Amino acid sequence: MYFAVISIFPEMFAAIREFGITGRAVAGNQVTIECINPRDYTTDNYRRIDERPFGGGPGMVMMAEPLAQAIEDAKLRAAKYGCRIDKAHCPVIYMSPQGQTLSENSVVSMAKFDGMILLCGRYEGIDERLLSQYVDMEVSLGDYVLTGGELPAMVVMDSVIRRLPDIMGDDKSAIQDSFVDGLLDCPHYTKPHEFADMRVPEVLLSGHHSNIAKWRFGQQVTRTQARRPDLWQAFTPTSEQAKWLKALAKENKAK
Ligand code: 4G3
Repeated sequence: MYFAVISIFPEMFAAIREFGITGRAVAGNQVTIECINPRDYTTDNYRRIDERPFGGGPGMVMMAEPLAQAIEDAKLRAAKYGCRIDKAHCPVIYMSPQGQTLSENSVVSMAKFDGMILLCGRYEGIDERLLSQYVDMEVSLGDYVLTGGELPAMVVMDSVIRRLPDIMGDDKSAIQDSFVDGLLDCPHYTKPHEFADMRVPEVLLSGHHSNIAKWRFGQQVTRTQARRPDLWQAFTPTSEQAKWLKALAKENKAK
């Protein structure tokens, strides 16, 4: 998969390019991350990318022209990497608090793109005409404001990369974690058997795989009910999960 990031702080992306599972995906060429600095597309001596807003007010606005050139270049580069250059296969995505909130479902659909061009704003935002001309999707991480779109762009890339086929390697937990089935994750335990006077739940040491699966599901249910009633409301069990729910309800009555 191909990612172009439009950002005035390209060095920030070492965080995702050089470390962990995403770093390995880049080193193994399953993923390409290219940074394009809009400052390189300025034509004035000061390499200005921001200006004061028309109509007045505090702060600065990113100018359309250097960003337009940077996006055009990103599209050429994406095509060289084999991306189909249209919004269905390689969209231009603007990271902004005004966007649609990122979710595991949207991450799964974004993992089907050939690539994407992630536009990172700074200051008060970007000239609206650039956005209407070039932006295909606007994505937000949630209802809070950051000093730039770089961290959100890295969050999008990280969440998408871990959804690509054959990326997680040994870690099969990829497909067995929170949200995959609409519930929060179960608790995890490892060595030692006892820590701070707390023992590992007996069932996990039993080797009885169906009991373990049922117990973990019960933990997911209890946690989701307690912490995220909104997710519990929306949850629809598979037929196996429906059986477990009945069995667990019976056990709880017995207690
Ligand atoms: C556009 C995204 C970009 C307008 C970006 C600020 C938070 C998010 C920016 C603007 C961002 C988010 C850059 N902050 N919630 N800052 O995903 O006012």
